[in-house]
Amino acid sequence: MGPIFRIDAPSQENLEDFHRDGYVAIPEVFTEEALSALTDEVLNLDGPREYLRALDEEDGRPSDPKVYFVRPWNDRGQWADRLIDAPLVTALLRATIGPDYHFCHSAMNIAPRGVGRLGFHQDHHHWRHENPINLAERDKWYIQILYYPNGFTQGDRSLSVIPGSHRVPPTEDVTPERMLAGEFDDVAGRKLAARHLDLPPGSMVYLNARMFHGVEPKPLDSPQSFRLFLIDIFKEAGPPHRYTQEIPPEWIERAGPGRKKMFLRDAYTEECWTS
Ligand SMILES: O=C(O)CCC(=O)C(=O)O
Ligand SMILES: [Fe+2]
Repeated sequence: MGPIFRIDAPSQENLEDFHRDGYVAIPEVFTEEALSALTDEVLNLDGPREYLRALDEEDGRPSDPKVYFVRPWNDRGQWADRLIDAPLVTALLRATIGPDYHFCHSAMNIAPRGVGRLGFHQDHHHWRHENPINLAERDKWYIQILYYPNGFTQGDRSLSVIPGSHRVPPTEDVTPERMLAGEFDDVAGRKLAARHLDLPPGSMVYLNARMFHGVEPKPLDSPQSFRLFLIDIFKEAGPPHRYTQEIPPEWIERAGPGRKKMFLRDAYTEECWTS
């Protein structure tokens, strides 16, 4: 098994982009071997196989388009498992968060033609809660690593971002509409505007979850019959975020010290912020 990624560490420019914009896209970062093996592995899991068979029966144009979505995504084969601490991932996390971070959770989804838009949002869950625990965590890192094995083109289930929006504290009155109308340009220190990405197969996006982002609809006449999306999420060491998953016992059993440090933490429960 060769390496997953073509590079083992981010460039200085990658890190500058990330800090300035709140995200960095690294196109075609997977090796050819890893991209084809990982895609095969994921699409041959029981759930996706069943879903794709049904999609195929409708010629890739479902009458009732629904995203196939799994969270937490624990059914990971060997390539997906290696993603969690691939050298590039570890290097990015250490360069941004530092040495003390936890694996939060992961998810995977398959989006067929005809699925709608996901509006601009940010995913730093502590900002939406007023408990002392959440207030104390607000400025801590919450990082999403988005993987697009088959890529996307602009306007076709593409990721949209508002670069620089991570600098605006996401309080109640900060809505994407007001942000895009220029009301918070001063806070961000730049003009806040939407950018619609276009990424080839095998790309990743490393994203500060305070940055506002959204997803365009997948048109009925998209040349791509589905878009595959995987996400691993990491948080600065501390209390659970929303969705911080239970780690399967077998992951812990076979974990070395580096993984134990990421995995041995509390999972999210309904009461974890208030009790
Ligand atoms: O589907 C995507 O490209 C991104 C989805 C998203 O915003 C998220 O999972 O938080
Ligand atoms: Fe999101």
